[in-house]
Amino acid sequence: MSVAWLDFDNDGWLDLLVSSSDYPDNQMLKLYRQNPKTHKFENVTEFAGFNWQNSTQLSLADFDRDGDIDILVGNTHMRLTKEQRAKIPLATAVFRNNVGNKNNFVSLKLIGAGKTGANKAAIGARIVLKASGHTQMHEISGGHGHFGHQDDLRVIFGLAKAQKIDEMTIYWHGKNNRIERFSNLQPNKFYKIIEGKGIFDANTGAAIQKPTPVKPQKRSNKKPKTEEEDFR
Ligand SMILES: [Ca+2]
Ligand SMILES: [Ca+2]
Repeated sequence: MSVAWLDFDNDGWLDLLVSSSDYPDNQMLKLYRQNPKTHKFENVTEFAGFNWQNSTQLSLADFDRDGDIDILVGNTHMRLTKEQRAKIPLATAVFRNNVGNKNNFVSLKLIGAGKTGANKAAIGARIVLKASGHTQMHEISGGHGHFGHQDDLRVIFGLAKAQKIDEMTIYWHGKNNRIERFSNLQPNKFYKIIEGKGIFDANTGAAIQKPTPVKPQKRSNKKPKTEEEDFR
């Protein structure tokens, strides 16, 4: 069984994808949308058009580079009888997202400084983003789960109808543990962020903004006062 958090509709709230392998109860790939008002999860599998049995080996990426997360999935025969295997051939599928890019987004590729900072792939870096009074966080991961779940290292944040990103802070993980902040960024862009150098348009290479270094705050055992403090 694998699960993945993704904001498939780019409304700024994470949704849940459940891939249930081939345990014997007709398991299907399922998608649950987080209601942005109640924060309850609603089964939207039928709406998403999933008809995928014995799913496993999830991987998330914006395969068609249109600003929303698409889903790569395989399936498994591990617990099936010979007759069942004949009915469900082994296969791989890509489900293209036709919903997410109706909302605003930002797509980010982080590059660490290497020897003088974070690793080049920026594994372990944490991004905290604020737009329209809503704070989101994403941590770049080098893979997890016993099926070797690895997503694209490029990160997409859904921004709903926000017209700008008020503030974005990168907590680089590595030598110096730099903290860098950017502000007033445009949505619906593909950005590249190079540690110590700044943020660039990933398509044209144009420099957008230099980073503002932020001093790390002393950690305490007190209960976090703000949403952002809670993410640190
Ligand atoms: Ca969502
Ligand atoms: Ca896409």
